[in-house]
Amino acid sequence: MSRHVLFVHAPIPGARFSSSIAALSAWLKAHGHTTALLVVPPGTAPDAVRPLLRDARPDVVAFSYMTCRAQDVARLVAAAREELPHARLVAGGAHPTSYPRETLAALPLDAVCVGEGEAPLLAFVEAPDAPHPGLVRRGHDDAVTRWWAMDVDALPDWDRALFGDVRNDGNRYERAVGVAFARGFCPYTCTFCGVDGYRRLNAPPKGAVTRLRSVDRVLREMEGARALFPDVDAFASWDEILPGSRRWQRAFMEGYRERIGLPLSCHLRVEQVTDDLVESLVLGGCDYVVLGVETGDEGYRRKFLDKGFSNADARAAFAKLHAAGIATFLSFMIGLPFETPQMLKKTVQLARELAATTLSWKYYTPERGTRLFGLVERHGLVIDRWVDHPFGGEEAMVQMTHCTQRDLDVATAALRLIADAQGSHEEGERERERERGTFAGPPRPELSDLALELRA
Ligand code: B12
Ligand code: SF4
Repeated sequence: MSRHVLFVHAPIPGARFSSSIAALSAWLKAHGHTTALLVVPPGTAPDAVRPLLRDARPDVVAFSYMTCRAQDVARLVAAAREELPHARLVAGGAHPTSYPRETLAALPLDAVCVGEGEAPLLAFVEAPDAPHPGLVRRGHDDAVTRWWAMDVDALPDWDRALFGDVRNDGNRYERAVGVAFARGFCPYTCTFCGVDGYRRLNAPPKGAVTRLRSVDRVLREMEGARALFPDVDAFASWDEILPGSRRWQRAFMEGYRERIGLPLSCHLRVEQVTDDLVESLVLGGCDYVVLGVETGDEGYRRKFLDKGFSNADARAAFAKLHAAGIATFLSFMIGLPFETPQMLKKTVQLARELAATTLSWKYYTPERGTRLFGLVERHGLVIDRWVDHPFGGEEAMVQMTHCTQRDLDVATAALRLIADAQGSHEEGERERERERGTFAGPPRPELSDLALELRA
């Protein structure tokens, strides 16, 4: 029997498209169910949402969210429970995956999904009384287990049509149309990164860390997205780090040039930037990469962040990319635990040397579940209000022990001067791209703001 499932999308500003919802909607439709999307922009009062919840008349309401939206979603779940007493409510995504039991205890949900959600959600829609890996149901003694999609080529294309516009605001990577090249986790193990924490929590079985899709399957999805949105002007790999063997990457770039031929962007690790990879990127038309160098102190980077590359490696990587005409987005963290004025000087110096197209620096955010958070906790450096903060602060987000806020302000001012001198301000990136019209050819129209709407 076909069921109607309403997805609730309550993102941060500018995040129009959710790959999580698009993946699940496609899967449900492929199995004979219907779906709708309720878009709830930040700041919407739950009362404004109530009539739309009633209009949707769903059998199941599915909430997908990250920790940064947990408070708002809690209010929406409460509103849905009141307005739709007969519907079944389920939540999944990064936050419920990290805190399944807490989420079920705090919110009037019928179930929570842990990890990948296609099969668990389908089971919840079709047979809610039966247990399923990945589902933790209210009133049952379900263990917290996970389901993994092992045949990744068999997953349907993301349901982009459900969203209407699939571009997000932000840098060129975020504005491009995202496609996942793989399922799984970045294979690196940076101590500060939520992805590493998330992987440890999810304990993927052997073979599930990176499940690479075939080149043809990824390209077919891109062709489908272009057919749906003829004005698509760029794609991005929505993987934490460009996955794949050299051979896969080369085959993909060759196919991408022939079958797609649009600008492409991705995230890379400095260690990945070899002559061979740069040649492949140029071949495919990849003209924008995002790289995290984090700090100019290579000893600290290796010892405390588990990023083993040297400053010389970073200089070589940026030089290679720039020589090939590939624009770079470089990100640093300041306000790192135990940071010293000398470390800050090294960061400023390296920022100057790397001369990225766009220079970005943010205060380090302590993320629960990461190894660096464990260190911060053990040393009593946690500042509660900054833990897992989605947007970061304009001040140190952990207690500083070896430098002052004044030292951090001085470093920030120096970084700003470099960005000014090199014309590489993050905020200015979009403006300059629009003026120059380099990324998308002609200047692109401003994206519309998110509006409260029910999309069928
Ligand atoms: C691509 C990506 C993005 C994209 C958007 C992705 C999206 N879904 O909207 C962009 C670049 C815009 C982005 C932005 C942000 N991101 Co992000 N992102 C990722 C990344 C690298 C991959 C996510 C992805 O596309 N996966 C592919 C899809 C198909 O899988 P999925 O999202 O995991 O969804 C599956 C399951 O979670 C589950 N599921 C999800 N929802 C639901 C709902 C139900 C009902 C059910 C049953 C199941 C279910 O089923 C899905 C299909 O199997 C992850 C890292 C990771 N490995 O997950 C970080 C990650 C999700 N992002 C993260 C963060 C912090 C952010 C930002 C807050 C960053 C910022 N400060 O701006 C914003 C928030 C955007 C928002 N939604 O409001 C964190 C979330 C941590 C947390 N506990 O919340 C992650 C885990 C990385 C990390 N640990 O640091 N992100
Ligand atoms: S390489 Fe990037 S995504 Fe991977 S663990 Fe490190 S910071 Fe996280």
